[in-house]
Amino acid sequence: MLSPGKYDVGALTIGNNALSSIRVPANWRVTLHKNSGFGGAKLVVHGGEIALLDDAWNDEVSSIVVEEPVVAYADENFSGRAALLWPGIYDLSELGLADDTLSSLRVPVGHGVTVWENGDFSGASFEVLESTANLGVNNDRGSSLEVFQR
Ligand SMILES: [Ca+2]
Ligand SMILES: [Ca+2]
Ligand SMILES: [Ca+2]
Repeated sequence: MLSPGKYDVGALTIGNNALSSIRVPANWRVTLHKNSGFGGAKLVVHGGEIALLDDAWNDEVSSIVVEEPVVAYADENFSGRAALLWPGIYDLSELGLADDTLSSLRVPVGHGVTVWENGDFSGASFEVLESTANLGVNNDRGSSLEVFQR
C-alpha cells in the first residue's frame, strides 16, 4: 500500500525488479519506471483496475510515482459533474466543467489550485490550498485554473 508520493528503488518495499501486479485506487494514477531515479521506459496505470504486468513489465519496475488528482465539482459538497485534474494548466475548454459552475474542490495534501474568473488565466484569481466544500463568494466564477504541487 503506497500513499501518494515518489518511490525510488531504495524505497520500494517489495524490492527492485519484483513488481508483478498493482491495484490502483479509483481516480489515482501510478507511473511505473523500469529504471531507478524515475528513468527508463514508463507505464501509466489508472485507478479502479488491477493491472497484471505483462512480460514486458513483469519484474522490471525500479521506481514508482503515485499521484492523487485534484477533483473539481460543479456542485457544492463534492457532488455533481466532476473533473479529475493533474498538475498543469486548464483553460476553460480543457476544464471538463461548464463555464462558471465550479463550486467545490478536493485538493490532496501537497497540492494547490489557482482559479481565475475568466478564461485564458485572466481576471481576478484566488487560491485553494485544501479541500473546500463550498467556494463561497467565489462560487460559480471559475473559468480557468492551474493545479500545482507545493
Ligand atoms: Ca528495472
Ligand atoms: Ca456550481
Ligand atoms: Ca468566470
